Amino acid sequence: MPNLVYLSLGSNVGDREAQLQDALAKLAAVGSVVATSSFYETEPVEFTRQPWFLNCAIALETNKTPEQLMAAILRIEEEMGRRRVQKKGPRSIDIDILLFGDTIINHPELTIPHPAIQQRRFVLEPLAEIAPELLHPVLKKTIGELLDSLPPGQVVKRLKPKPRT
Ligand code: PH2
Ligand code: MG
Ligand code: MG
Repeated sequence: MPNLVYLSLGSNVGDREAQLQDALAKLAAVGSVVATSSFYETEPVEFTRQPWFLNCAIALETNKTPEQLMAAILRIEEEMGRRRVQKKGPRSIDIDILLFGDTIINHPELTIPHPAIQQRRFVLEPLAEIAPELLHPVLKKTIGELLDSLPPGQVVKRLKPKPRT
């Protein structure tokens, strides 16, 4: 049985839209992309002195284990020329595992659910577009509820309608 996984994608260096599209095409080889959010123009948070991002969220059905999926993601990021220079800094592509079914993993190399989902409007808005009723298996709140309880701030603008998948 495949697992339903939710990923966050982000880019703030180079042709951001082309890089998100390229990553989506590469992820289609890792499983089936069953939902894709719109693209969002988002203010950088946490490390703020960097260009604005383009972010989106996807749902992926995959037979891979979390560790295999992580390895596939790292390979895609590397193929796409990601250079790890500054932690949380500018990147051509970043692909983060948000949720992996109801799986909970607490390992230094891999934490699932992603520990910052509930603080990040750039994650919650795209994710709520495709899965508002999805239940966070640790916080026991839906994505819509988490979005509603975010404090104001963090500019996130929906850029364009959903790309076809
Ligand atoms: N990613 C970060 C840190 N800050 N800000 C926005 N708007 N979008 C991101 O994808 C992002 C960020 C670390 O991965
Ligand atoms: Mg990230
Ligand atoms: Mg990452």
